[in-house]
Amino acid sequence: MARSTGKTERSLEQMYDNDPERTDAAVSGHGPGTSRRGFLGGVGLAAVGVAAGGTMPFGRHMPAGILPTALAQDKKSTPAAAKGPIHLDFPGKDKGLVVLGERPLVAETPEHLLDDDTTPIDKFFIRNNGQLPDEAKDPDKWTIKIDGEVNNPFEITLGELKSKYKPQTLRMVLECGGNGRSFYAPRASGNQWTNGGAGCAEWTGVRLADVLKTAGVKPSGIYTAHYAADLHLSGDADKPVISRGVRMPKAMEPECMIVWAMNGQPLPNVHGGPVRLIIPGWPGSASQKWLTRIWVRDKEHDGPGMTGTSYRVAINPMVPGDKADPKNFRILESMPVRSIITAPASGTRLAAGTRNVALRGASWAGDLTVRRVDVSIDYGQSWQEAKLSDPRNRFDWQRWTTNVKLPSDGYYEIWSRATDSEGKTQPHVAANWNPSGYGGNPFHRIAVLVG
Ligand SMILES: Nc1nc2c(c(=O)[nH]1)N[C@H]1C(S)=C(S)[C@@H](COP(=O)(O)O)O[C@H]1N2
Ligand SMILES: [Mo]
Repeated sequence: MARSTGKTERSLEQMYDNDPERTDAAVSGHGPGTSRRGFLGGVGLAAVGVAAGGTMPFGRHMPAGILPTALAQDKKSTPAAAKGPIHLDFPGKDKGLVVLGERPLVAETPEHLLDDDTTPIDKFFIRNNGQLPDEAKDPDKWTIKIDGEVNNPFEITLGELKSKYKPQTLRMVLECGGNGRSFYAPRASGNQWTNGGAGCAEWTGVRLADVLKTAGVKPSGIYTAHYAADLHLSGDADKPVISRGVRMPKAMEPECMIVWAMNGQPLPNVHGGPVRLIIPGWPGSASQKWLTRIWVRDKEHDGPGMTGTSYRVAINPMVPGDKADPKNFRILESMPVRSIITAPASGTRLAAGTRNVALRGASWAGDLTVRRVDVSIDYGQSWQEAKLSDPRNRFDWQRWTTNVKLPSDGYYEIWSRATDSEGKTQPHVAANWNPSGYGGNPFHRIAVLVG
C-alpha cells in the first residue's frame, strides 16, 4: 500500500507476533493465506480497532463478516499481499499499473489512477490473451477481410477505411468481462481484477455498421466472428488466441466501431494498433485487437472464448464453489453497473482535525446509464447522493463528486454504490458466483485514516 498508515502495520504486526496462525486465518477467512478479501473470523472488533490505529467512529455499524479494507490491503494479510503488487514496467505506461499476469501480459489500473475524465493511454489497462504481434511497419496497408453471410465479401486496407467512410470520435468505456473477479469468494479462476480492468478513452474510427452495410449482410447473417493477428502462446500460428463475436443487432449499433486512434493518437500496438474493434458496454473480449477479419455467421459464434463457461454467467444462481452445469449458462452481454472512488486513494492518511473530504469518482453500467451514485461513511447505515454528470455520448462513463463530513478523527471506510437506469444497484458483496467470476460488482470501498 503506497500511502499506508504506519500505525496500521505496526498493530497488525503485533497481532501476528502474538498469534500468527489465528491472525492469518482470521484475516483471510478461509484458513491461512487463501483470500485477499476474506471474512473476519476469530478477531473481534476490538482487535480490528487496534489494528486500524485505535478509533473506528462507526465501528459499531461494521457488518459482521466484512474484512476492514485496511486489513485486506495490509501486507501481512496473505502471502501474495506480502510480496506486494508487481508494478508494470512497459514503454509508455504508468508504473502505477499493477501486473496481474506476465505471460500473457495483463495489467490493471488502481482506482485512484482512473481520476481523469478521459483515461490517458499511459494509465489504460492491458489485457492480452496471447503474444503481441510485431508493430505494423505500414499501418495504412493493414488489411481487414469481411466475409461469410454477406452479398459482397471484400478486403479493405486501413488507409481505405480512413478515406472511404465517415470517421467519428466517441469517448467510451472499455471494460474487461472479468473486472471485479477478485471480489468473489471462493476464489474464481482467472486474472484477479479488482476494479481496474476498465478505462474510458476517446476512440476514433468508423462505424462497424457502415462497413457491414457495404458487405451487405444476408438475412442469414446473425452473428459476427472476430479474428486477429496476435500469436497463440503455444506458438501455433494457426490457432486463434481469442475469437469472439456479437449478435448482429449489437454489431449494428452506431457506437460499435473499427478504430485506429485513441485519445487522438495512433492506436498503440499494445492496445491493438494499428486497428481494432470497440464493442462498448459488453465484455472487452469482444473488442478484438489487431483486427484482420470479420466473419459473418449464420449461428452463434463458437471460437475460443465463446464456449463452456467463458464470458458466461449462471442463469439460475449456483452454489458458490460448485461444479458448473454448462446448460445453466448464458453469454454475458451488457456489463453490470459499477462505481469507483478515484480520489482520495485508498490508504490515504489525512491530517488530524480534517472533517471535510472531497470525493471524486466514476460510474458506468454496460449498455445502460447510471441513475445515481451514493456514498456512505458509516458502513452503509446511511447514504448520501453524489452529484453525477451526464455521459458525453452513449457508453461514456459518468463522473461523480461529493463531500463527506467526518465527525472525528479515526479510521473510516468510504463506500460508493451506483444504481443503473433500470434500478439495479451494486450489491454489498460480489453476487451470482460463477467459476470464472464474471459480473462481480460490489460497492467500492476505500480506507481513510484521519489523524
Ligand atoms: N486479438 C486480441 N484481441 C483482444 C484480446 C486478445 O487477447 N487478443 N483481449 C481482449 C480482452 S479480454 C480485453 S478486456 C480487451 C483489452 O483491451 P486493452 O488491452 O486495449 O485494454 O481486448 C480484447 N481484445
Ligand atoms: Mo477481458
